[in-house]
Amino acid sequence: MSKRTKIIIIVLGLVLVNVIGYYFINKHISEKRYVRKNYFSPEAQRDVQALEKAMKIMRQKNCNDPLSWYYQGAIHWIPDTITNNPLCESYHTYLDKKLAWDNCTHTPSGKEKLHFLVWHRLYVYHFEKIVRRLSGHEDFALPYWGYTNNNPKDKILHPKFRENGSSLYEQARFDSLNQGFPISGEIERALDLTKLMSYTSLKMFSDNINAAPHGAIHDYIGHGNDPEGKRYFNQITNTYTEDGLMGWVPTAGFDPIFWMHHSNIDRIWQQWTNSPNGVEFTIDDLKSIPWDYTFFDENGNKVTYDIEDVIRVIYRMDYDFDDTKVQKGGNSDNRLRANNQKIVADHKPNLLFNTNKTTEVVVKTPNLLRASKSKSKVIIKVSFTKRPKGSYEIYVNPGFNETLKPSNLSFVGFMTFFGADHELKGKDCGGGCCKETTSDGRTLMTFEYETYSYTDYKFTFYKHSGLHSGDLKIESIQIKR
Ligand SMILES: [Cu+2]
Repeated sequence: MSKRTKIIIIVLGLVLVNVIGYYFINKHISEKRYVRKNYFSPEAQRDVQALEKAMKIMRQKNCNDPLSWYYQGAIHWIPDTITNNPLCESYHTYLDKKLAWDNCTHTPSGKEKLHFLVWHRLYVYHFEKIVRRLSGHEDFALPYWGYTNNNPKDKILHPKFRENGSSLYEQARFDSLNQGFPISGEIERALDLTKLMSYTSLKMFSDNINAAPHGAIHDYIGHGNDPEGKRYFNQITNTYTEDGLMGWVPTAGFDPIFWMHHSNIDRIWQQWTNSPNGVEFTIDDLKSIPWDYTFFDENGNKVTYDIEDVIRVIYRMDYDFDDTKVQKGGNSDNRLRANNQKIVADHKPNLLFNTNKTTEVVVKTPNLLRASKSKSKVIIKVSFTKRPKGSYEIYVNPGFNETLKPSNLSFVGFMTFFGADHELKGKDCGGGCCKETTSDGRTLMTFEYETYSYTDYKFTFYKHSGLHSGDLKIESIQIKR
């Protein structure tokens, strides 16, 4: 083959790839732009009504129908066994799973966590299209619950979600929210985005938004972080459980508030992407862990994305938020710097959290490394036999008499446990989703943070509400710098 022929073939190949990509985007992402609004704004009320109408229709559909409330909720996750399932006759154990079920990205091993933001963006987007079709509201866009806004009114559950008889109502939620009281107590600390927005690495941002506000809000709606909480009748498990639907991964997708919550998480992610610190996902990031992206369009047809498709669409969605444009960010990640870090301390305190409000651990670097403004990576492994509840805050070297607050420079990050008791049955562990355990069989969970660099690192763990649940233990703290 001549050189010229080769070049022609390569050029034609490139053109073809682009045409296919363009076709894919236009087939699945429309030209029209929609606006996702704060669910309390006057303009959003028509969307809330449309959502209520569509959800009513979806709840009446059989669970075999991909457009049903049940099917859509189960795409996130479904309990492994449900005896005498009153809501879905064809589902009893995980062997009965239907196409695309059990696919969210929350497991303790955490490998697939990298897909958390992207998978949920596409999941919520397909749900939005279904609601648009079923409600007949052509301009429908999914509202968001702006609980992270600095406005007390935004901390309240929208009345349509509290109205018994509304298709958006769910009784298995923290009572005070369903009674119209705002999100309150120490949980408000987990809504502070100062540290989150300061991250300049995608993995750090993704892992940390997953812990808070994402996980913290799931837990709060689910059970109010109350370790000795009441038991709820859980209509999905058909039993009484300690968690409301939102507090447990296999039932979270069935509470209609899930969608408003994830619309807000999607908005915060986009705000970070648009900020000077924001970094875009690359195809290499997403390809490093294989993940299945299968959803359904508004006609009930299966839509499958490979990683190339995913990268093509995630910053070219057909919606914006009322205060945030959905678009590509400008930055590429400074990966080299992060990869150059070396382990400078690997401490194994083997320490059980006690009942005090704070627990302290000192980690010393062996060679008396100097303190500096450069960043250290902190990798904390904890273990437990029963999933702990509530949120923990972690600080490094807070000043004497410093009042601990997540906006302080000593603040390292949040630790929450939504999704910590998960493993995906019947799937290959190579793709993540397996439970990592200690040699004595305790579930192991890994958290990663960034902090300034010191000679010695005195860690303070601060527990919201002060009440510990479960038997949480710090297995190890590793410092890289
Ligand atoms: Cu979630």
